[in-house]
Amino acid sequence: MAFLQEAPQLAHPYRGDRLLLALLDRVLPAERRAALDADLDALGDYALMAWQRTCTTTRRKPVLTRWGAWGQRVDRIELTTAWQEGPRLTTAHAVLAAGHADSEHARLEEFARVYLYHLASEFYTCPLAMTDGAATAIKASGNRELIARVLPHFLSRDPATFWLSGQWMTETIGGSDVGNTETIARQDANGQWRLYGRKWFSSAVVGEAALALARPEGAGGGTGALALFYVETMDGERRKSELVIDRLKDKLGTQELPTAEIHLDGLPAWPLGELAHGVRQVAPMLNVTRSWNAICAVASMARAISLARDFAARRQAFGRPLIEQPLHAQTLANMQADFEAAFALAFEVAHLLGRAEHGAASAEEAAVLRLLTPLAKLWTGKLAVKICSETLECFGGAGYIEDTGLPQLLRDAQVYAIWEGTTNVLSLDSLRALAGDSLGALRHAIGRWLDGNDDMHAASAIRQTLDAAARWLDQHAATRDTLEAGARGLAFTLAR
Ligand code: MFK
Ligand code: FAD
Repeated sequence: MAFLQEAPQLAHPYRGDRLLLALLDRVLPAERRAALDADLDALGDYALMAWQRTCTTTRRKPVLTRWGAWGQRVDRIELTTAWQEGPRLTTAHAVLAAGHADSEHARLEEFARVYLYHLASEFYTCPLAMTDGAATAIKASGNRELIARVLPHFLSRDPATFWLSGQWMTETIGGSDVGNTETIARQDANGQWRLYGRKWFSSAVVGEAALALARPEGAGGGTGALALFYVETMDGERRKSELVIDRLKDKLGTQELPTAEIHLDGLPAWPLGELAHGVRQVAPMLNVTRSWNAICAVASMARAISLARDFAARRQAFGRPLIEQPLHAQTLANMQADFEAAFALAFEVAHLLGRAEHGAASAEEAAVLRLLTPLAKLWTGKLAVKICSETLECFGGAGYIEDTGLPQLLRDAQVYAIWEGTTNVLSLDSLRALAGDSLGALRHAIGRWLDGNDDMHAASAIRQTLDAAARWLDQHAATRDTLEAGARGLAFTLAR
């Protein structure tokens, strides 16, 4: 019988994750820490089961049926198994509700759940992130009627009452430059607003609600004239006829996620607040979904490295296990170092977000959060692709073969850098943050951390880098094109 290679085994995603355990032990008060175990154990168990399922069943994509047998429009979408399990599982373990609990630790406790669940969810985390973001933006709007109507659904712990929300921003004319939005909001004679237009990417098309950018009829051009609307998509069991699903996108990755092109043909809508400055109003949502993106990117890295490390102990080459080959061990160590840094950055954002939302953050911490959010998103998005790509190579040819479950890691990772603001757009957003005193706040925060650090050489190098960044910003403050051309380099330097 010819040689048979043992398959890689996944360690328990929670109990086997030294970094997550250490972070939670360090940051959370003992009672909260102990209370978290049951949910995290269960989500870790689910993730382990889902990985085994991935390796033993053929992957499926959602299927859109547009027309019924008798010619009626149905726009029905059949979802994959993980998606069908999503509402029950996530409400049972309070994934979203945890993030809105009354504690400065709420976000950390939520994102620990997200980190464990993400890979198993088949990107059900995408609409969860948007629902979380919508809840946050609606809270920030102060619109009491909407808060009372929607939050009990978005944050429900009961699958029967749980609603998902979409985020309808991107149009054919632009996804980064949403100031070009063509969707029009028109008011009926009876005062009801209705949306007319086309949204080019809608990833929660099966959701019950969405936040949508639209231009009130007669308002001027540009970003400032856009308004932010809340919409509901269902009429009882049926999708509203004013929402038409044109098709599902055929995508490189995230294939279980039903991302649709849609038309709005008079869909009833309610403004969150004033009928202008919609991007300003949606910004709390963007910052939350970008934080999710960073955590999910880190989760992809964790999965990839965990498999690569396990395999290195099982695979022999040139007379010893790969893990004993110095160069392979060094390759894995470099991946691990990058991952640990990304993990620290993403979870620092989660920690600060929770503190800021509960009035526990100083002004300095709030400024640091504003800067670290785009930095964490853009840095982890790129790094996830690099680490997943390196992981495939760690498996040699097997890493390129579909039914190992490995190629999907790389295909899926590519999305982190594109949606929710591309790397360049987020680099420019970090300039927006730096226009305030974010860099000063970051220097203070890091300075305090470096004061307690024994590695004088590293501390001095970091201080010099921050000083150089501040000098560069000062020098080019008046030359916008130079600032923008250098924004990605600066963002990468600061993130690193
Ligand atoms: C599984 C992982 C979970 C992730 C799920 C993801 C699901 C995927 C769903 C999507 O991809 S949804 C679509 C996401 N689209 C984007 O993220 C849009 C990307 N483009 C940008 O972010 C642009 O920078 C932006 C549209 C905001 C720029 O537009 P403009 O026309 O240059 O806006 P401007 O005038 O600079 O900003 C308008 C206001 O918003 C300003 O405030 P004021 O009105 O008070 O002056 C800005 O300060 C404010 N603003 C912009 N970005 C902000 C922000 N405020 C706080 N935080 C931010 N990030
Ligand atoms: P463009 O904006 O045309 O960007 C093209 C390139 O130009 C990018 O490299 C970008 O970095 C660069 N660029 C643009 N402006 C600048 C600048 N000023 N300086 C330097 N470089 C610049 N959107 C939604 O609204 N809702 C969803 O649910 C949703 N789901 C998605 C799901 C998937 C799987 C994907 C892939 C996308 C989804 N999107 C969604 C859309 C996504 O947010 C956009 O694709 C993204 O914001 C980029 O917009 P765009 O595609 O129009 O590219």
